[in-house]
Amino acid sequence: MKQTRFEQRNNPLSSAVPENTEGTHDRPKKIVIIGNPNVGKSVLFNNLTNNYVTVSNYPGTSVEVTSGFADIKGERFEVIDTPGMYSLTPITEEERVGRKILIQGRPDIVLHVVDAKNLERMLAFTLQLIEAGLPVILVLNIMDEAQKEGIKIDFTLLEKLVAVPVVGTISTTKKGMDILKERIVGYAIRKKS
Ligand SMILES: Nc1nc2c(ncn2[C@@H]2O[C@H](COP(=O)(O)OP(=O)(O)OP(=O)(O)O)[C@@H](O)[C@H]2O)c(=O)[nH]1
Ligand SMILES: [Mg+2]
Repeated sequence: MKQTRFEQRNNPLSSAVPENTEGTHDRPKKIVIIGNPNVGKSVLFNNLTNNYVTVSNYPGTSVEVTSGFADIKGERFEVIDTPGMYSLTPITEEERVGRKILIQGRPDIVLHVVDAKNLERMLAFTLQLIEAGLPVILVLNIMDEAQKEGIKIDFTLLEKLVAVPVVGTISTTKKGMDILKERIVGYAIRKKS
């Protein structure tokens, strides 16, 4: 994967700071990928984005954040990969940055990536995000290992319970990516109306 390092002035994360939303209609919609450490966020990010990604420090911190662009069904999205975080109540500098990107950055879509093997433990964070009013799509990743462990997930029931779209993926083999892209576009269209 090509990684291009930009100077701060070219930092696309400038859109992660609060802004006046007037006159920004032409900007690509913003997708923020969040979740606990080691759940496959970065593999998912690489699956979604084209080759040109930017790695930069979040302004005023030593926390590296990666951003890039995804072209899905003719629409361009800005995608931001964040460091792992456990909740919206920050303890580490990484979590503080994650919270800022989520709350101040006004994402159009938040992909909450969780490990399907530990779904129950991870749902509390999903609910916290939904309660904060964030436009969440819940991504159950690492479905291959969950299936190996005999874990069965009722997606229809889960969607009813959390009332947001739920998609199962295996990031390492790109399984589920097409459905995830459809849900992203569907969510973006729904938000427009
Ligand atoms: N079996 C399996 N492994 C996966 C899957 N997705 C990611 N992984 C593996 O999980 C590990 C962590 O993946 P990353 O994408 O770095 O996870 P992350 O969430 O970005 O981790 P942090 O940036 O540390 O928070 C890697 O070894 C991946 O190859 C999956 O769907 N199935
Ligand atoms: Mg990562």
